[in-house]
Amino acid sequence: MELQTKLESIIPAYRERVRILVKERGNVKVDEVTIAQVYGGMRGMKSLVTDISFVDPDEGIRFRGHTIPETLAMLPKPPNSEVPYVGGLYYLFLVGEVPSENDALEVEKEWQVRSHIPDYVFNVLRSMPVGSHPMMLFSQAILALQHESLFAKRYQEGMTKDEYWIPMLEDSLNLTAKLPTIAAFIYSLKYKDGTFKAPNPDLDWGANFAYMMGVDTQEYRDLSRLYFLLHSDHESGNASAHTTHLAASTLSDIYYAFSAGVNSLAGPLHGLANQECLRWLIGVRDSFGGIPDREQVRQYAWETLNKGQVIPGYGHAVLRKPDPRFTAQFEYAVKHFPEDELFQIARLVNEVVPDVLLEQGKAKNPWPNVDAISGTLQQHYGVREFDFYTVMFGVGRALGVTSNAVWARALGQPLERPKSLTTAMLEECCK
Ligand code: CMX
Repeated sequence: MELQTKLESIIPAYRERVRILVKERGNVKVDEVTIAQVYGGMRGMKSLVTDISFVDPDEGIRFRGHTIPETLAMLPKPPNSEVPYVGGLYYLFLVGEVPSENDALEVEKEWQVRSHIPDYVFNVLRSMPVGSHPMMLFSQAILALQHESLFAKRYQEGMTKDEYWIPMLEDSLNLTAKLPTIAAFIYSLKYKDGTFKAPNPDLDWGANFAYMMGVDTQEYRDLSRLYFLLHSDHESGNASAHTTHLAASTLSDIYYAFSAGVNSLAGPLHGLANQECLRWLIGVRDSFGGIPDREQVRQYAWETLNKGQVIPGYGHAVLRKPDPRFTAQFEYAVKHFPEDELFQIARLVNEVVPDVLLEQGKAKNPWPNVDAISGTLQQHYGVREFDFYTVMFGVGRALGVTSNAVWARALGQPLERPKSLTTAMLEECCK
């Protein structure tokens, strides 16, 4: 596999770089930790490392040093498409170099040959109670696939630590190859006739999702690629990435680890905000019988806050400006369907809600995040079942967390185990 050969040529020098850093500069202080941080969800505490992406509070995410607009412009694109191959992004994440078209197609090919899903996975999903949340089904399917883990098998057989990353790469490619099909099957099982549609070997990973969802237009293929690219990675401290990393740090395989990460993504303060957001926008529309005026949006936003609820899609633990992932999706909607009713409401909400949050004075960041608009785009193309949206977030998020898991194994990152204190000990620190 060319991807493996490429990584084999990079990893030794990287290991040496980290070894020297830790050995010779291991005592250098990176940060200081305050009581507010210890009690405050570890916000801003610098205690993780990844070279795959970095979130600047004012600028947003950079993938391997490239902003979202740069990434979208520089990665190779399928013919007649305005959005790149997702395989190119995976190459960028894993290798750290901008891929050629061949590099991107190499990853797409790997995904295609690994996309087969064993029947037992579908049977597990079929046996779940009607009414199960799609995120539970998604997590179940990933966990069921653990049976296929090469890492777990080779670990039992006895491999050296230096080799860990190789079956981790195999498992990561095998898992990511299957996720669009699993997601589309869950959609069919939950909301359509429950039939399984196999991926089309002539289509790339992102376009195949559109095909299997039964929304096979050029625009929805592009939107699917865009959605997965934008949701792929957001450095390592976000809950889904961190959960995946923590679980994998015990040397559990990527199926166990990513299933755990998906369970974190299923919370309303994280990935589930995308379904909550569309629900909220529909609430605005239904309350006012269509597109409201600014004052009505303001009033609706205040009602939400006064009930002690958050306004989904706004605020962020790290960002302090509008999320460039929001902007990329917003621009897609402006280009393709500016007249869509819910998009017009989302646009109005984006003009009104930041001021409301500023007026309330609690949220440190009043601006829209990635979830504020993603559902609006999906519903335009007919994917209206909003409790499915977080599954799509999960398909995208797998790209970042599996790439990180491969590198964590390559660099021999250890079991994660921070230290806890008691409240009395913290009080003692203040004396
Ligand atoms: N609406 C209302 N209140 C909000 C708010 C929002 N959108 N965003 C933050 N606040 C409130 C917080 O609830 C908190 O209130 P309390 O002091 O009463 O607990 C206060 O403002 C300070 O919070 P913060 O430091 O600005 O934000 P956090 O880092 O604690 O939380 C986040 C970040 C994203 C959970 C929060 O902004 C939020 O709940 N937003 C709405 C849900 C959402 O969109 N989540 C998706 C984020 C992106 C993702 O991970 O997918």
